Amino acid sequence: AAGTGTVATGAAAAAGATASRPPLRVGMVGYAFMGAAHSQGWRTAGRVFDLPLAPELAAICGRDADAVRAAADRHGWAAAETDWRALITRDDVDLVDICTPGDSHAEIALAALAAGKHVLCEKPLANTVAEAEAMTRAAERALARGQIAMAGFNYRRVPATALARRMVAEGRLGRLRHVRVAYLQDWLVDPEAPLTWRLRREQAGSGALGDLGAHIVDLAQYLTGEHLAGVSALTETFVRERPLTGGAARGLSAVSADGTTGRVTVDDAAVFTGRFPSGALATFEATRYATGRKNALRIELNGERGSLAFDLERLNELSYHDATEPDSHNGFRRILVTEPDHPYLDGWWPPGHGLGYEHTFVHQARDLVHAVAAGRSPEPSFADGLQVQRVLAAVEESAGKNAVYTPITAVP
Ligand code: SOE
Repeated sequence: AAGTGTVATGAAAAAGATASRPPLRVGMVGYAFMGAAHSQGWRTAGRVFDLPLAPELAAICGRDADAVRAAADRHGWAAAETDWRALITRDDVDLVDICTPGDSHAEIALAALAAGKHVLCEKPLANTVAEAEAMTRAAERALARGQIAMAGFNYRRVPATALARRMVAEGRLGRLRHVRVAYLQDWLVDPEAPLTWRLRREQAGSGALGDLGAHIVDLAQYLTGEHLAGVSALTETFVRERPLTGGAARGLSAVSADGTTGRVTVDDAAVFTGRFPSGALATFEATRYATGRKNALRIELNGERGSLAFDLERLNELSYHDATEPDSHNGFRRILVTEPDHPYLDGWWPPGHGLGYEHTFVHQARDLVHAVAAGRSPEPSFADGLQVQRVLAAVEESAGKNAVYTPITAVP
């Protein structure tokens, strides 16, 4: 159960606030991996980019008082809370950033919007389509009051993926025929890896599908500018029982007869095909069992006029083939995406010096600050998150029928 009250910390709050810019005071729920990544984004965005508002790290929230205080000190938050309801009603918080497991996204987001706050919510937007629909409706009502709600799909903010989107929109690939996407990790290969919340349906919603598949569905739709019309899917859970060891598994699991293992209730991998309204065919693969692949998010787009390829493990590069050039001396060329006129690169280092994973969260914070200042709906909006949720649900429905083609209802 959540505790109560504010925990004092000695940390400084400001992350680039100046007298000339009004602040955007952030309150964040969650302080683990995503909490650390988002903290980095909020701390840095106002120092690298000229923003209309100065992000301030006002308060961070988590249930364990000692751990959240330590996280506040480490990441530079001014205060710490142990109850998210106290956080979202604080007068010194303008925006609530939700970095918790999916089972609490809807409740926190709805309450924060009702309390008059802007909201950023990590992907996947929710654990069910119904929750995502309620969040989207609330976000649309809140937008009319000037409140902004954004879904956190950070891989749109790799300069190379943003450049790919620009090139597709410019027509450099012509009519698209193939969209090939995979998100490959290997941290579950060991059958003795513990049963954490990510392997429990009631907390995570789904497994590799919602965690990794959500990213590649969003990216495929972002890059093409189209929504998938339907999917045909298979999912699998390769290891069905895992040890309940360590704090991560505490109290989360249906304990088996000998009390030392619990049941995995999500997919370990999802493989699906899809169709875009333009006629392009797509293939998707999301797995935590691709031995040797740590965080390989790979995309290839093939169009009539050319192709683009990207791999997150080489994130400063984009491969481009221009099929309009003569074959004799043609081939894929490597674009080093570090030029000042490439997306997001205006604030960073000289050409060739490169960015990494953490910078995507800085760019996310930058874009959200601009949306808040302008009072306009950000990209991706909650409606975009709902669209991805519908695709995930269609994948599960199709997989349940052994790859029967499942159409996706359009978001009205
Ligand atoms: C899973 O391992 C994970 O941490 C995802 O939850 C993130 O969304 C992804 O960006 C990196 O991998």
